[in-house]
Amino acid sequence: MPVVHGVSPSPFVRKVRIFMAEKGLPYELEPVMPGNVPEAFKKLSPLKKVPVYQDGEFCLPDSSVICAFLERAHPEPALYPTEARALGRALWFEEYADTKIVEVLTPVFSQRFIQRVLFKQASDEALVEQQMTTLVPPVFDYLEAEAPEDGWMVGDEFGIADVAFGTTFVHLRHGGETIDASRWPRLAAYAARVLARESIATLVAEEEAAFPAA
Ligand SMILES: N[C@@H](CCC(=O)N[C@@H](CS)C(=O)NCC(=O)O)C(=O)O
Repeated sequence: MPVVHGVSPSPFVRKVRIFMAEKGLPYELEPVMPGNVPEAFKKLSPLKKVPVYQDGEFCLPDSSVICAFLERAHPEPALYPTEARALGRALWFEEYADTKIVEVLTPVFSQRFIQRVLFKQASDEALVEQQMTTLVPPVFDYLEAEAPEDGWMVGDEFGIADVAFGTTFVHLRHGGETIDASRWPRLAAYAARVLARESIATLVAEEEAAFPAA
């Protein structure tokens, strides 16, 4: 059976897990904590990052690469649009989620989840407050303008953009924050729909059971 190396609180590991759940693909999760990876892991992941997908001798790092590979290897259900512009938008949203959203939310996640839940230490609330009032709002403003009134981010079907956004919404939730629906109503409603998706809700329940809030 294929193996996914990594731990789920990583947004990129969770992204691959959501994607595989949507496709109904079985795998084993091999826990590898990012940061201080074992020597042997460096052969699988030259950048020393999780996730890594392994199927026998075949190994692929990077969530975006893994998802694109899995789409080709297991086309049904399709999670990427086929029409060129829709595909372009979906790939852009995936990139934006992986880079900008993860970047602005990670300090919040690190303080509230890594510091407080995992290490049982006090979180730097001033840092969280600063992040949530300065760097996060412009990102939410952009997403509010792009979020669909109903349904999914690109086209009619749940897809890679929703997978990539979904894992960042869980990242925010682990950071103990929500999207203010009075300021960003479309985004808040979209995030709620995404978080209610079975593939995501199941992982959230698993993660919250494994790492109870402090
Ligand atoms: N672009 C990569 C990013 C992966 C990534 O940054 N993973 C983090 C964990 S969330 C990691 O392994 N960090 C360890 C390090 O940078 O040394 C992907 O999409 O998989």
